[in-house]
Amino acid sequence: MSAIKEVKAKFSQTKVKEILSDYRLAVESREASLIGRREVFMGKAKFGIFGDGKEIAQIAMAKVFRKGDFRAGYYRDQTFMFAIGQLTVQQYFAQLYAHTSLEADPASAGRLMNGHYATRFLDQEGKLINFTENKNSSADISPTAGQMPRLVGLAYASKLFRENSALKEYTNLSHHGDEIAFGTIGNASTSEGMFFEAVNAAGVLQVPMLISVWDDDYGISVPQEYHTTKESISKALAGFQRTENDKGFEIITVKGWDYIALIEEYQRAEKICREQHIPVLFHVQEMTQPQGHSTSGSHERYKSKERLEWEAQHDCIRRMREWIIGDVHILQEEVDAIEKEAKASARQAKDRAWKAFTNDVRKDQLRVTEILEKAVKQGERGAEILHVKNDLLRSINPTRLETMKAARKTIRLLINDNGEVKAELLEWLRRADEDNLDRYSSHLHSISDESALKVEKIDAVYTDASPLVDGREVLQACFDAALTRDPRVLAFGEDVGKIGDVNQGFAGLQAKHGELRVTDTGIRECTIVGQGIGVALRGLKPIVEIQYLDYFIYALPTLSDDLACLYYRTKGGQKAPVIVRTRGHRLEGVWHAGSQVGMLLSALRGMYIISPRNMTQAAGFYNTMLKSDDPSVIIECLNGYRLKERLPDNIGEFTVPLGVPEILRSGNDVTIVTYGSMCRIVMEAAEDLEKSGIFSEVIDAQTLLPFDIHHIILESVRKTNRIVFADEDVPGGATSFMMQKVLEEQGAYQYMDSKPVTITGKEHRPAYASDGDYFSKPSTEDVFEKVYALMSEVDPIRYPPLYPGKIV
Ligand SMILES: Cc1ncc(C[n+]2csc(CCOP(=O)(O)OP(=O)(O)O)c2C)c(N)n1
Ligand SMILES: [Mg+2]
Repeated sequence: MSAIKEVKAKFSQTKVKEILSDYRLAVESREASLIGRREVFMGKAKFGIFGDGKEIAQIAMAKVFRKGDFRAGYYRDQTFMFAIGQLTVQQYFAQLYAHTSLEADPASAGRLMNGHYATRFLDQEGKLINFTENKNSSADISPTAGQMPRLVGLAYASKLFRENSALKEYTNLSHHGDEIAFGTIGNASTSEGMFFEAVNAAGVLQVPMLISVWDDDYGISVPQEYHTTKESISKALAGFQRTENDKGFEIITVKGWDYIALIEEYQRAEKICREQHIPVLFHVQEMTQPQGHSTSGSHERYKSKERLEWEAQHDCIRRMREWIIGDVHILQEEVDAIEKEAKASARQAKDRAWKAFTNDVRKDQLRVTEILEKAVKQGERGAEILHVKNDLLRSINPTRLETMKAARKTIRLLINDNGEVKAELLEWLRRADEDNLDRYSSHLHSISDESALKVEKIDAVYTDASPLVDGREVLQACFDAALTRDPRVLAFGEDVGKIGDVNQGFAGLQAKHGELRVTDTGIRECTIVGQGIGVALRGLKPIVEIQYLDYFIYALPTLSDDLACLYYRTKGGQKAPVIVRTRGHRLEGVWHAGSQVGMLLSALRGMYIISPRNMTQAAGFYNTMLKSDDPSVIIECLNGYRLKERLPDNIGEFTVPLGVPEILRSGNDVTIVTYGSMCRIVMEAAEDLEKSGIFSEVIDAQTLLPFDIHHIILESVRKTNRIVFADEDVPGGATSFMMQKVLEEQGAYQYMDSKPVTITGKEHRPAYASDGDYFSKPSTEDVFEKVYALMSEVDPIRYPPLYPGKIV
């Protein structure tokens, strides 16, 4: 009690303790930011972005963040992460240094730049932890507002757990859906479409989503007037405020330096959100940025003197200090002592992190130096090797690349050496390659027991009684079985609910399984995918639908930046096994006939990309993916829903393995690799070719990622010595990908007797109607003529040119 001037004390001892402890944390976090910036300027880290100026609000928010809750936030949230006990200051610095150890940086093992927070959702075996006993943060990404689509799903899961009684048994995932999904976002980032999509979706869905906007009036150098209507996101969104008659949001505004108001208002927000599942927009104004945006430039360039002065006056820590001394009546000396201790603590944590980081990196440096010393002594090229060694030792802040460079340069110098020292160096390099592969390139796909590649193959079973049905009915039976089998499975998307999707794959399934399992959504591709990511992170198994492949472009940022790289960026710490269902390839007309598979291949590494030729294959892939914990895209053939297929007797069980092409037709003259809707076109062409004496081997690649893992195509090329890749993508799209895989990776170039050929769609979007399709996409005639021309070049006597003088 000594420090408090007893006469005026208006807070209980416990409260005072809490206030001082909060203040201490704010100061320590601020100090971490200040030190962090210095570390970057000293060359000890590459880039720094810090949470200074946002400390107090984050401490207040942390008070209402309970076990079981989830966060989807951004790079300013260090104080919050410290406050919930999910980040130590040492770990914070480890990430700044890019320490590639999970122990040092559990969020990303050094893969992400600093300020990207995440907790671990998976144990060593890749199984989900008990979320209800943990404070959970989904993994941050850099694209502004990129966290918002995922936030919708994290909140939506609470609704599902609360309202779907079949999920009650999953007590490790949720406690009656009482969990709040906390989002944070910068003021300027609220200009992004994703923010508006997410806010609208949450208002419609009425889910427990509490979005805090950290408003410091700037987005890097650009002030509020350029970003937001009325220069205030809470004013701009006032129409979302719920009223007596209309559901909507609760909108709250507080000043970022007002400790008491922040605490009270967060408590109010929490109650509404947690108990009633009402989304809350929590607009924290008058925040500051004491050090500017990041280490890439100073804010003195764009903030006026007056603004800088205003920021200094409104600094939340300064204001809290004044309040503690003035209103809580703590002696200045005691506050000083707290500050001193907090700052020392941050410094010590930094020192520990640096030591651990450099020790780790230096281990390799020392080992290589040792080997190089031996090589110098050995004589041959000694002087040059000495030079390499000295260069290596000169580095002040060690990096792995310097050691690696020195080793690789030395290998060149030892080209004619076959001695022991070289063997030692080679052995070190071999191990370093392995280690670096693990450090920088592992965990692109699941390595758990549930990896899609480990799902056991179960053949489709047919009997005489197996009926011939429309393709869409095959899917419907598959989805029905999946929904019946596992209460965690759910499907949603535009028109998926009431009518059971535009092609009726889910027809009648909402009526049978309920609205929570098969659900319509608004037209909002980005947040449909985000909704999938969020619910999958929380342990459910969503099939989310993007109505046409053409509309993937709207969802692509979230698919690419968030879903595809989630497992990689957390080094196996989080997974979201979302199945993204879509339909593509040819139908009629532009925007309903897209086949942009090359785009997916470039953007979605980390997901599996599956392009089945018919609905039975598609059903088998759905069954495979539902058993796995990898995310995937399944592209159904737009023109296949009404084609007749036999319904397997084990529609809910049979699986199709990924990465295993199927030989649809055998032949010795030429191998044609294709997938999806092109399979039928190519098969028709192959029949025509046979009439001209050309026997093609037609291979359905089935999945593009992974691609032909057993090199079945190579086997075929060894026999035919000729290869054609056919699809509906643009020239240089997915056919080029397949060509690289087969010619370079599989080594088929050695067996080629003719140049490889690609048959693709035109460079433009497919034109409308049957004629548009014919002249935009490869036709049977196109395939026939291209393959025929290939054979004609080989044997013009046997296959006289169809169009003499014309190069096809
Ligand atoms: C999609 C995207 N565009 C641009 C950027 C570059 N960028 C990083 S932070 C930032 C400003 C964000 O400002 P605000 O949302 O107010 O957050 P603050 O940094 O002020 O907390 C910009 C433009 C980005 N990361 N992502
Ligand atoms: Mg800002």
